[in-house]
Amino acid sequence: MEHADSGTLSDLTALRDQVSKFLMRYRFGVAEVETKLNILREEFSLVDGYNPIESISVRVKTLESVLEKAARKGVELDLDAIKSGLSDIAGVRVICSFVSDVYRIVELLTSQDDITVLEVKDYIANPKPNGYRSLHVILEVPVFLSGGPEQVRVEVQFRTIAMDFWASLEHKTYYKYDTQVPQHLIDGLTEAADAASHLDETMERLHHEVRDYAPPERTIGV
Ligand code: 0O2
Repeated sequence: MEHADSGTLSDLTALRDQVSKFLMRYRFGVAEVETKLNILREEFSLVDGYNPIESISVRVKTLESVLEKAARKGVELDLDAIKSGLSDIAGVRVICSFVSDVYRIVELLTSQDDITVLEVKDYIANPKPNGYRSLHVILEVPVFLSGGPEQVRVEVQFRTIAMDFWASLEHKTYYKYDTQVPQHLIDGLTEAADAASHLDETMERLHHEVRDYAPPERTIGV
């Protein structure tokens, strides 16, 4: 076994510390966005007795996955280049019950003073050709470190339960077949995407009808 000299070891230790510090900022970024969403969620529940957010999940890409994506996108393998070249190192996924809730939460989050919106991809208004629907917002949120505030880029994906159901199955399918997906499964997924979209429309309509319904006043003792 070869022994690393002390110079190499200290270089490696410094690199490891640099990488953990780099990824740590993204963990703080997703925590900030998650807190903002939890505040909205709790306020809605308390004030309106209604919860527009079904679930929130967060993740920070592993170093391996960051390097793999950087290589795939032709981004230089240097932390500064990766920082500006990749937008989804930090990811938050918000699942809402209805499409109207998606737009409402997007508006309430992105209009906050400390949030800077860099890009919005509305795949709900304009679904991808395979039927993928979701609304993606790439934003920057400040995290307050000992050396001062730093802007951290976070990708927030908003979707309904039906969109999420479809996207997870589609993702699993492509992962399993490694892009060689049989045509009948592609057709099935297209059909399922239409069904999910139809379900969202129907649920939205029923939801509005139930919400706006005023029960007739009950008369007692007659
Ligand atoms: P993961 O593991 O979910 O993070 P990008 O490749 O992100 O730089 P792109 O493709 O323009 O550029 O970004 P887009 O369209 O906003 O998609 C980014 C993420 O959205 C993907 O991340 C997926 O999470 C999701 N997504 C986009 N299109 C599809 C789709 O057709 N099906 C499914 N299931 N998910 C989709 P990653 O990095 O691919 O994967």
